[in-house]
Amino acid sequence: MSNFLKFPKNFWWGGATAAEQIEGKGNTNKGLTVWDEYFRVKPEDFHNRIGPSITSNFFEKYNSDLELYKSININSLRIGISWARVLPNGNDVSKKGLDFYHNVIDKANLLGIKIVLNIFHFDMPLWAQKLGGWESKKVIDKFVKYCDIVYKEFGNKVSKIATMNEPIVPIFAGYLTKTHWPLLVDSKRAVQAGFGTILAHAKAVNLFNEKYRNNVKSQIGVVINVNPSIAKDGINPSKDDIKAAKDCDALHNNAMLIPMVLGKFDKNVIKIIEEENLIPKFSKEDLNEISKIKIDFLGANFYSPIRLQSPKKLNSKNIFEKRFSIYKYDKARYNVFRGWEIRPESLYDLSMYIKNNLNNIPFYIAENGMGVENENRFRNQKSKEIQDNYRIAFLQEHLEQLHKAIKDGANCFGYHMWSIIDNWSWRNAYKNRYGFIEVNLLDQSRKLKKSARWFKKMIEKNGFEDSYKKIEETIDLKNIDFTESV
Ligand code: BGP
Repeated sequence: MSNFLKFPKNFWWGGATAAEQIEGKGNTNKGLTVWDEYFRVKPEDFHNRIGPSITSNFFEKYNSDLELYKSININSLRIGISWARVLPNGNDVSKKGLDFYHNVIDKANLLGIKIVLNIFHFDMPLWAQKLGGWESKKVIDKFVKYCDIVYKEFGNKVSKIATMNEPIVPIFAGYLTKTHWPLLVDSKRAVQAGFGTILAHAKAVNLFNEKYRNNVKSQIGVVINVNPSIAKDGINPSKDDIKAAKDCDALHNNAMLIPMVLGKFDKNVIKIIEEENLIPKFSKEDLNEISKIKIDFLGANFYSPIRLQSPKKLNSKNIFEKRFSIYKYDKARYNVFRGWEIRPESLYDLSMYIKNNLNNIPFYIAENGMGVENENRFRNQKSKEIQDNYRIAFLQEHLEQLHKAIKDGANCFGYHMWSIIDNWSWRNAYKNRYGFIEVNLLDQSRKLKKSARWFKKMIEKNGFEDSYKKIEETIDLKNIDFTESV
C-alpha cells in the first residue's frame, strides 16, 4: 500500500540560480569578478576551459527562460544579483545593470513567480577583492551600501531577500583549499575573512531592520549550506573520530549558522579558534552589530553529510585539515560525478537541527540536487528528451525525508531544487548538469528533461506517492563509464 505525501498548503516549490552561473556578461559594462580573474590567470583549472563569460546566457534569454521555468509550474525562484553588475567599479551605480534586474523581476512578478533575491553568491567584484575582500572593513562598508541600493530598488518587488549564499564556501575554498580565488592556504586570513563575512551580513541585516523593515514587503534572511557531520560510519566511532566530527560541525556549519541566525558565536568555534591562536581582529562595535542580527527566514542548502575521522595532517596550515580528515564510507551511496554522499536522512536531521537549535526559524530548502556528467547518455533517441530518472528518484527520496520532518514539527515553508536550469558550476564549468532544463552549449537552446515533467505534476498535486524507485534502481552509480564523458 502506498501513501500520498502531501505538503503544506502554499508550499514554495521552485529552483535556485546564481548570477555568475547563469547570466553571462551581457552588455551593461559589468565589472570583473574574482572568477574572471581566476579564469584569466589559470584557465586550465576549469573543466574544458570554459569560463564565466557566457554561461547559460540568461542575460539575453531571461524572458523566454522565465516562461519556460513557469511552464514547470514553479511558484518561486531564487535569482542572484551581481555586485559587479550593479557597481562595476565600486563607486558608480550602473543604471543599465539595475534595469536588467528590474526587467527580470517584473517579468517574474507578471508570471506569478515569487522571487528570493540573493545579494552575494561567491562573486566578489575584482575591485573589492583587490581592496582585501571580506578581510577589509572598507569592503564590508561597500557591501552594506550595495545592499542599501538593493533594498531600495527591489525591496517592494520581491518576497524575500537573502544577504548571501553559503558564506563558509568562499572562506575554505578561497583561503584554505585553493579552489576559489585568491587561492590561498592561510588559516589566520581565513578566520579574518570569515569574521568579515559575518560582520557584513550583520550590518546588512541591521540596515534592513532599521531603515526598510516597515516600508518594504520583502523579508530578510540568509542562505547557508548545512552538511551534518557523521563520525566515520556512525556506528562505532572512536573518541577521536567523534571529536573530529564535532570540530567539523563547528567550523563548517555552526561557524556561520549560529552567528548569522542567532547573533552570537558558537562556543566550540571560539574554543577551536583560541586553541589554534587564530583570533581575528575585531572591535566592540563589531560584536554589537552581530548581536543585533534578527532575520525572518533561513535558506538551507543540503547536498550531503560529511563523514569524518581523526585528523591525518596535524601540521597542516589549513585549520580544517588540522582538526579533521574526511572519511569515505564504503557502504554509503555516493554521487560519483561529484563525490558527494547521497543520504536523504541527513536532510531530516538538519531540519530537526534547525527546529531544535535555531529557534524553530522558518526555513526552506534553498538548494538540493544531483549533478550528473554527460547526461546525453540518458537521452531517448526518439523524443530526444533526457531521461533523468535518477534525478526524479533523488528528489523523491529527499522530499520524503522533508515531509517526515515537517510532520515532526520542522518549520519548513518550501523546497528549491539546484537547479532549475543547467549552469556553470565554477571550476567544474558544465561538467555536471543539475537542471530540470537542459542547456545545449553549442547553440544555447533549451529542452525540458523528464524530471521537469515529474516536478510539474508533483507541484500540481502538492505531493507524490511514497512508492517509487530508489536512486540505485534508476542508475548504476558503481559502474559509470567515464570514458563516455565530454
Ligand atoms: C552550491 C552552490 C551552487 C552550486 C552547487 C553545486 O555549493 O551554492 O552555486 O554550484 O553547490 O555544486 P557544484 O557546482 O560545485 O557542483
